[in-house]
Amino acid sequence: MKPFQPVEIEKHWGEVWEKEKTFKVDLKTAKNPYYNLMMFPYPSGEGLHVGHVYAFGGADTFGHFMKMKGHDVFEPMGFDSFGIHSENYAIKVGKHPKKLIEETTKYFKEEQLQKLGALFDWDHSVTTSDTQYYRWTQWIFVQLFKAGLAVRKKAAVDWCPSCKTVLADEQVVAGKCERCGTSVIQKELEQWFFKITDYAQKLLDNLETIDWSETTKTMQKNWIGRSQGAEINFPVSGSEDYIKIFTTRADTVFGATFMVIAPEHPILDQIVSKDYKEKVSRYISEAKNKSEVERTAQKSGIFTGAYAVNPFNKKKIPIYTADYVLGSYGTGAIMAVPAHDQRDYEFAKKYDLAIVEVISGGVLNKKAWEGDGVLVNSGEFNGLGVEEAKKKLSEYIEENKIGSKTVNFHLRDWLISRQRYWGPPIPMIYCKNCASQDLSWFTREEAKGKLKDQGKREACNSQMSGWYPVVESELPVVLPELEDYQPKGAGVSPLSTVPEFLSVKCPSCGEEAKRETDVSDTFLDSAWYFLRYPSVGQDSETASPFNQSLSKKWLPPDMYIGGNEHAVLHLLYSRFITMALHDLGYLDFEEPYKKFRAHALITYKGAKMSKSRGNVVNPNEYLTSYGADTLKMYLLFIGPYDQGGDFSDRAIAGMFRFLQRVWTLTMEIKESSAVEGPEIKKQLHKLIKEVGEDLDQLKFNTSIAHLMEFINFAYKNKSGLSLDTLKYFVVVLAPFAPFLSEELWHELGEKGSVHLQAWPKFEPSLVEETRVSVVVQVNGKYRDKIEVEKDLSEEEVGRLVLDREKIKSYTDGKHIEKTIYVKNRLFNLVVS
Ligand code: ANZ
Ligand code: ZN
Repeated sequence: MKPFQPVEIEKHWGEVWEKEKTFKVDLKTAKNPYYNLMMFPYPSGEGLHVGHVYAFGGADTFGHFMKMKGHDVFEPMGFDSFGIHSENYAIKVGKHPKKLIEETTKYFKEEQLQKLGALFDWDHSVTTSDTQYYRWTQWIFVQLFKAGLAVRKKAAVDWCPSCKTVLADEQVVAGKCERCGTSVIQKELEQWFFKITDYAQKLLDNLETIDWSETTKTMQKNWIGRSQGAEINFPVSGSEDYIKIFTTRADTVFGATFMVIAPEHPILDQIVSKDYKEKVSRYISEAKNKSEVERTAQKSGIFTGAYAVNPFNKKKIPIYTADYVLGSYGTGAIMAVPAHDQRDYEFAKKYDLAIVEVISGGVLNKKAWEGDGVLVNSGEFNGLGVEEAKKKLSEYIEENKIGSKTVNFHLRDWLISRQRYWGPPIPMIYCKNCASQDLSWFTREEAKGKLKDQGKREACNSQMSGWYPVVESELPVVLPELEDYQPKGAGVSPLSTVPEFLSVKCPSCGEEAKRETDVSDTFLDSAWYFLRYPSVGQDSETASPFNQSLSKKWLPPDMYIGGNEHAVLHLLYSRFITMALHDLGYLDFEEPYKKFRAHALITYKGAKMSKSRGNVVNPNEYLTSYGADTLKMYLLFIGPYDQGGDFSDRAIAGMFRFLQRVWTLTMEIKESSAVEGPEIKKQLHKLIKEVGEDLDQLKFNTSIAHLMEFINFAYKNKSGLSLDTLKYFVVVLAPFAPFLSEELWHELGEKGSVHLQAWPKFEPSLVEETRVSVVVQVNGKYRDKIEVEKDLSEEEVGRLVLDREKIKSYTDGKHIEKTIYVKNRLFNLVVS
């Protein structure tokens, strides 16, 4: 008998499919488009990880299935090759990132990804560090700038002193740099931001319109953090000034016994009394060097010497400044209600401040009462419940002009600037000459908002600030190849050391100007790659990165599968970019991912695989011993796709043995002339139904279990296993084991590719369950479960039940008063 040699088989069919373009979809003429998207990898130096094989393997199995169901499946793959990950690795191994990326992408593609038997369309691939790609990343920046969505502002940003760059929120984990573990500090820098906050409400509202899991939606919601409340003005005692606070608990205002303002609050300087100036300024300079996480974790503060008046009970209350109030949220000031806010409570205990209960229900000697209750010590509002009081007090505040109702979002604008080398240069030019011009043709106020004429407004935006976008026809701004590309230090980018790069003529006045030397955040590269795939290679026809007819036909993707770790920022950023491009008229949809499903992680020895733990499983050795089919099926069999599981050597051998059995069985049956038996026919139709239903929901592990059950059954019933039945099995196996199934298909005498077969239909009458399991209870308690013929009468089931040894032990010597039967499900005995 011919032996099963997976590696040879895989090599052979890989070449045949490539040559015959078996998986190729003509994007222009395809009739039934289905865009199956998965998150593209960053081409790390280590090569593909088994986690990738798991992620892509599952997504691609689904793609194969959709193809067999009659869709023209477009399944592109690319590389997220710009960014700090690649750059840090390049620095570590001492190789230029450009060179490194050339090598790693080639290796990923040719040695690994192309060996998986996936539907990947390499003619529509993107590599984000290619000029053909980042030309358009820069183009997007320019469009956002023109629309007023890319702005420059000074902001306190998280800074990693070791990586020497600003960090995105996601790159800061518990106050430390995610890449190198150094404590992050805060720095004031002028940076480019995308105004994602303009879209906060839409990012929230649109969640209702898309098919994502509730967990992912909740993560987005929490990140956006909509918070409804009120702003209240507290007069500063003995002055004309007011401090505006933001609260979500207007109901507790009578319990505000002190105020806290952020150390960077602009009013601080005005109100600090003379004797306190020195201490306060020392405190502030310390606060500035801490990260947000550190600031909120420890409650330290200092009295300013000033007092405010609680506008409701007219009591004089001290004003503190403290770390835990953030300058960047709300109004940067709070009314502190120690009785009902734990942070305020701890602060009050530490500095011996009054704690006044205003919501009944708690005991306040150990901690704040943050729960529900009715108002006390609150004058005319006493007796109201919390929710009602919030409403009444907010109304009172508005009517008496003490403040107003407001909504705040925790979402911050997207910090785009990176003082690093390995990214797309931000395509902007700064002209000092223009910046100093007197704008006599209109006032700044007019310029800012009132100008209707889009063109004039753009020109004005630039003239006011001196910043101009690079003319679109001159894109890309090519990243120069630098020998010394290492990070330089606070606010200094490697590109600023290159005079030829820096020097440029102003696009408006023609004087000597300077290029922006920061590059953009790598999250921008990956925020739009999926929009680009269908249009790859179409640039001659288009003034945007999107070919109109192809985009209309293929976008947005029908399915997006990726890791949970990207369920917040990557998804949020691409949603924002898509919305902005929609509003600018470049796309006709607002939401990028109609359907998103997260897969889980494969662990090893119970822990997340990571280099530092030394428990990363390299797929190569398995690819060359067992082959891709076994490795992929094994990974998908470990557990539910959204729960993952633990990798094990022994279990992968088990999957290999299963495929070997399929092989052996085929070789035996191939020669036989058995006719199909009725029982095996039933099993086959059940298999088709169950696998089809499971694949629709990405339930790969249970699908594979069904395949195994069928093969077990077939072994035992070989006499009824016909050639045709086995062919059907091979077709159902195809999405999971593309290589083996193709080989078997041909062994069974078929021509053409198994992957061009339609997904088989099952006969409904054959898959109806004929046996059901009935739960047996005695006096309402679960005691047993029995399998019986479907639709048996109560009498017949009763006889079977009473025959069971287990049940006898409960009924012996007892009187059966009555029985209750819920057909096909439950049998209850009432005994006494
Ligand atoms: C009084 C109060 C009483 C509060 C109470 C809470 C409980 P979210 O839900 O996150 O919006 N706060 C407001 N601005 C802040 C800032 N810049 N830094 C730190 N804390 C700030 O939280 C809103 C609540 O967080 C606000 O409501 C305010 O404290 C605090 F029993 O006001 B609250
Ligand atoms: Zn100029």
